[in-house]
Amino acid sequence: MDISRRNVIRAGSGLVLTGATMVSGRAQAAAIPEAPTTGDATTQQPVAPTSGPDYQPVVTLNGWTLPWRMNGDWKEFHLVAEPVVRELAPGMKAHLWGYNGQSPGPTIEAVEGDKVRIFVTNKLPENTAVHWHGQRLPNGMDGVGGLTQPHIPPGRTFVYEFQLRRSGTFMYHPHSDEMVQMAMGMMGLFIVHPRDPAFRRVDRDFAFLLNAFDIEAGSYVPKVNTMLEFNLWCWNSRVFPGIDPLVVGKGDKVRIRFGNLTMTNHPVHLHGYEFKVSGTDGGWVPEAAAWPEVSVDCAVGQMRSFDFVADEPGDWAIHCHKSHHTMNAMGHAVKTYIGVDKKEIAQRLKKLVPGYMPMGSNGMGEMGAMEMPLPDNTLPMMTGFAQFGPVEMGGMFSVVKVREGLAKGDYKDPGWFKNPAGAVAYEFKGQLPEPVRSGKQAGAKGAVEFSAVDPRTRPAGGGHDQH
Ligand SMILES: [Cu+2]
Repeated sequence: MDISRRNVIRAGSGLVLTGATMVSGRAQAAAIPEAPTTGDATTQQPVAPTSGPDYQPVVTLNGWTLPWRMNGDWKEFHLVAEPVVRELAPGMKAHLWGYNGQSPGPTIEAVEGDKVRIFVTNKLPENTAVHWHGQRLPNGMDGVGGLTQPHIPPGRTFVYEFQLRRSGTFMYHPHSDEMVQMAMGMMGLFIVHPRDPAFRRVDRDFAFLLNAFDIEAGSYVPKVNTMLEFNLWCWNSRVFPGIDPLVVGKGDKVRIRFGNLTMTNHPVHLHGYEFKVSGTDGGWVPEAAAWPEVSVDCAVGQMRSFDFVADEPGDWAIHCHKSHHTMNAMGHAVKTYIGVDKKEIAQRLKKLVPGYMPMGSNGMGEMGAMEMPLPDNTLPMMTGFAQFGPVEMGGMFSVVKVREGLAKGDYKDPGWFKNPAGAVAYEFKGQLPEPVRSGKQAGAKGAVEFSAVDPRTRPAGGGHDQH
């Protein structure tokens, strides 16, 4: 009863708007749909379609889907390019540029064949333009400022209209001062669902963009001229432990889609499963040709989607396999001290540099458990605790949580995985044998000697060791 009443209201307002469109033939300023906005960085529930063909909506990690309205047979969206404050993880906020209150902007979702009308209002202090990466569209709708349209000046609204000619994984980003605007966080996902609801359908569909910032410890605004030495490697402008888990039911067909708008490639690795690469921004990989992987590299400006059946319960890590990308802000100038006893030098340095702290004689893992005093608005380099201790990660890292008996559409964090008894790696409590050494040292208990010859002391002309 309630539902049908709402349908009547929707149909009613649709009729009014259809009339307005018929009069003008073009959308008028008075008819601009409202631009919803959010200040929330948590993953929002996916938005199921209320009209048109059915589809499984995507879950935008730490993001949301942009509401739309129907205007005749046009699906209308309204993006507002504007400065935003984005929490990268609890404890750190960044002053970025984005759309509708967030970076990345909200995900646009529609269906193959839909006619979309996207209003873009520029509330930035400089020109912008929006490029619809991967879409087939009329050249004048491609959003390259200066080339296919005039730039959108501050305070003005432009309208993009095109029909979605193919389904798949796409994105949008500025093509106007784009180095600065993307370094400031301007980007969003554009998912086009197949017209046939059964085509390559999955039960859970996750999407995120790989992006990176260079924000100095204690500051808020990214350095926009950085080319390679970024210090915050993000999924949807979040870093671990700020990236929400990907919650799936045991046995679900799962799709994970991502696009890369950083300045380097990212091999995204999923633990516990092999998956099939099912699509790129160029289209679907035919099922017979979909190749198996456990990591899939994504070059700059590319998008990838992969599918798997979640038949192994657990807390499975998913992360970029470049180990520097699973770290938060770190000083690359920090020297490697593994194997060095710094006790004495640390004493001397402390006299010169108050508060000096020696780092990592035994690796850097110890830092994951350290509660070091940090400047305001800075994240520890590696952080995040799970049921067995510090995870010693940051950056592009999250967890696929596969659980039995989840209701359809339940994306709540189920907590840590309860391992069956006897199924967790355990400590060996027996006696360790002495290692057997090779060669003539075998008898000399544990005393391995390494020798090196200083080439400068070799006799002239002697290319080889003289024995
Ligand atoms: Cu990476």
